[in-house]
Amino acid sequence: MSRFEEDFIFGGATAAFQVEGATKEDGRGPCCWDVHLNRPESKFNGDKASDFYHKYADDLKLSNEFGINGIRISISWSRIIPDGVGTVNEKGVEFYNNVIDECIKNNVEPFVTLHHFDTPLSLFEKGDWLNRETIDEFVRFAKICFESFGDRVNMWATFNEAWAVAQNGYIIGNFPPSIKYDIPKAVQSMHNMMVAHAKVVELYKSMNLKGEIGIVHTLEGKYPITDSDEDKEAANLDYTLSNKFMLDACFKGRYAEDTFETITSILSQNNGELKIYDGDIEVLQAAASHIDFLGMNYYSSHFLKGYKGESNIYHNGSGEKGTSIFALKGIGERVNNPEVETTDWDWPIYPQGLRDMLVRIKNEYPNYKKIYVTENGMGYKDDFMNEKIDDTPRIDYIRRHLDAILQAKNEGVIVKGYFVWSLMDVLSWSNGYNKRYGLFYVDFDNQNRYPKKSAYWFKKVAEIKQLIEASDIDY
Ligand code: BGP
Repeated sequence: MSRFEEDFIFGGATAAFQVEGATKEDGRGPCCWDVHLNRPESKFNGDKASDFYHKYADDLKLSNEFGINGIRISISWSRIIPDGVGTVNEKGVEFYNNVIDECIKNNVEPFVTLHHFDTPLSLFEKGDWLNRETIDEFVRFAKICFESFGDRVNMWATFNEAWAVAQNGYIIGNFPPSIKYDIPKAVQSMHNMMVAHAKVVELYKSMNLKGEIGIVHTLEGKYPITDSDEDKEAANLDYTLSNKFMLDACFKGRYAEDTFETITSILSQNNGELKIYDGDIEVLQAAASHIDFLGMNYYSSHFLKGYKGESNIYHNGSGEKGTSIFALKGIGERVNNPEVETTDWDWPIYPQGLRDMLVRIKNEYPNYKKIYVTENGMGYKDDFMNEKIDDTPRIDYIRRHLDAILQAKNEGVIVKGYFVWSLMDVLSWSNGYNKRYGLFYVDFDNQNRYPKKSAYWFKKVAEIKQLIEASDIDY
């Protein structure tokens, strides 16, 4: 197969906090990121972001003009329930009603995520996903969203990237609450999020709405840098912690024996243990047979080397190539593979990893129903020249990843759509505004949009359902 089907989704992805701005407008309450990015040491914040709150109609019109037939949006919990637990803010409901109606008007299918990193501040301060109360409040928030928007939204995702929440918040420390090297907290919060996910899937199914519900995971390939046993073990440990633990929860409805053993051993080396509460496994089991799709975010794979030292991580948040360090006690060290190029933020560019991961899901979780690649794209320092942006490296990146999807489809994997991260340039959580991903360039001074060369290329691909080179586009 060298073509995508007629109903394949060629989408663009966004997330509430990264695009909306208007953080204090119309009764929105604060989320954890408002505080995190307004600390004195922070160099940027989300107060304006891409001003989607006011410009959504323009962005959806542009999407339509550029052949984009799907958009990922997320609902800001603290816009709907300002303090996370109390009264509903009707203005917040009205905003998302308007956005969803505008999507439909422009023939852009909304894929709506309930949690994209932005826990309301009050719940975050009480422990975020380490506090089991957050689960109950999340279920209540989900119910309000299903009741308010479920008549028009066909595609729901519970969480975006529980691994990123856990890894970045508790291991790398570049997300709130900025804790480093605490693997036990990361694992416990992932488990609690999986329980919350499962409860929301069960709630949705009990409401007999017409749509589908899934979850979005970030899945990273983990490859040993050599054939040595130590390096293979490091790759397996990183894979289990980052990918397998939560895939098992969502698609097996339990932690498989080898997964559980590996996680328990990682935890014991880090003086921790996982607490599984009564009823957790039952709800995971129920949801595993009801989940409609897997959303897979894929940017990169890692190459692993055995590592016996203390944890040592440096996050490259500035785009200064070659500055990243990632060595995690009890897991391994992510090292440079000289044969694989990287972005300026040191993310290896490895489309083969996307093909491998898709095939692995099909083989290891045969009950998966279908996959959407819900994020993929390249952080790049775009040049803005006479209102034009020639982002050929981004086009090459996207083309190679779409080709990896075609390869996986040829091997029988069911992939129904692909969303470029991001639709327009957005705030990058721990990198700010110079790490651009969009199909549409945003001038953050005046919020004007300018379609990049990649937008024209993507439009053509969506139209002919076939891959072409960047040089096939006049720009
Ligand atoms: C994913 C998130 C997105 C987005 C993307 C790019 O983890 O779901 O919200 O930010 O990664 O990451 P970054 O902005 O760190 O480059």
